[in-house]
Amino acid sequence: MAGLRLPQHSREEAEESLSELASLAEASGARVVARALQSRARVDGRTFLGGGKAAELKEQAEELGANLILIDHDLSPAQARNLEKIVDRKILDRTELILDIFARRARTPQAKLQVEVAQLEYLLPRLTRLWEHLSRTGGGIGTRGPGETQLEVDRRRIRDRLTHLKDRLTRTGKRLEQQRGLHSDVFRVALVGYTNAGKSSLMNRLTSAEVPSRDRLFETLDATTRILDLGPGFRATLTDTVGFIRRLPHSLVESFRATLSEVASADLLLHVQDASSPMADACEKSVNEVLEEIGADQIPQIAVWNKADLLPAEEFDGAVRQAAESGAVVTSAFRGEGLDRLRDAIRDRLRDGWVEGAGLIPLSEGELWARLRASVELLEERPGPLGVEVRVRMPRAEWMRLRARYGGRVPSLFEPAAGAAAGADVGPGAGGR
Ligand SMILES: Nc1nc2c(ncn2[C@@H]2O[C@H](COP(=O)(O)OP(=O)(O)O)[C@@H](O)[C@H]2O)c(=O)[nH]1
Ligand SMILES: [Mg+2]
Repeated sequence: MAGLRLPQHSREEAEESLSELASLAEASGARVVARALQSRARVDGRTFLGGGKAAELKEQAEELGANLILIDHDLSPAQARNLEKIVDRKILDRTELILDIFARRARTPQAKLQVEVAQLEYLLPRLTRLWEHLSRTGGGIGTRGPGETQLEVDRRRIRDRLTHLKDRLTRTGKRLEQQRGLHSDVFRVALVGYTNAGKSSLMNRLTSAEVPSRDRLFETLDATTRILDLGPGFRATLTDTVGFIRRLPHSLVESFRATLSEVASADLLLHVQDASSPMADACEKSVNEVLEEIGADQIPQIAVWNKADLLPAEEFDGAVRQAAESGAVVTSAFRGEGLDRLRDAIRDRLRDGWVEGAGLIPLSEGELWARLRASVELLEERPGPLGVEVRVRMPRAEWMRLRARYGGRVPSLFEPAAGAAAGADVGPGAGGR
């Protein structure tokens, strides 16, 4: 496999990208026998890497018995063809490799649909250029060779199929949106992060989900949503979905919009990072770039430093200290550590914008009691002869709903702090943290 380093990229960046390409290659079942990084002032228009480098690659491939060359960039169809001719081996560019892995991993109809759209989108413009290239070498100027006709047929077929598939994707997207609308007062938390950081493992630890988790890139391509149990009063769901990677192909981001909208519409993101990875910082940056691309960069995040069990003992304390300073949470999904801290951190965020109220609930208000037990956080309960003195905390929307229904019968609970009885030291305005 080979990468190209342009002056604007540091050697480190280029090397990290190549390492990532190596894990991608392994994920699709290839064994990497050699890697090369070529520095150039600019891309070679004809062969991308430059003719000399290409000839070198051919020699090396012959020596090592390599039958596939991976290029850590996206090639134009002409570049791919020219390179293929020189090295006399199959060439795959970065996007083709990633699409290949996605296609292998897709299990559900939704994931398969999204991958197919991405593949066709990538193929369509390449098909055009490929055929143009053929007809240029084949017929003379102005001749309308058989290739051209075939090209038009192929293009039309692909376009028709794309239209049909995209239509289905749009419908799925709308359905998902409607479902979310029905549960709009539920606080939605989504796991995001680099592929293989441990998102699905955390999902399974935090909810009753059984999302497949393996040490493989892009094991998860679908979105799974489960109730996140944070205790009474907290209505939250947790969503696990596809992981990100550096330079995630645009066609994939586009076609995975329905799945990724689960992220884009979340109230809070748990940004899971592999704390043991030397590439953690670069990964974090790539994830934030994809979040920006899908319009999710303004959503509040909690950084989760996972795989803490893999940290050398002498680094562990430092990491925990650093995490505490930056508001991150250190976890090990493997050992089940840090999950309580993570739940606490989520509860803290959920309470932002919550309101507090206090008052006497008469014993006769059975229905209100049931509502309070189910949908608000009960901070204090003091039974007395006339009823129960409570102090509660809840989302503003829930407070409004309760007030509309019970405000007339239990006014004290919904009075603002200033006008409240001596015991009620906090009112709706003073809620949250
Ligand atoms: N040692 C260790 N391995 C973990 C931890 N969390 C996840 N893994 C492993 O990392 C691999 C990827 O995990 P997965 O949850 O599928 O990652 P995802 O791609 O982010 O969903 C699996 O082999 C997990 O068993 C952890 O805290 N410690
Ligand atoms: Mg996963």
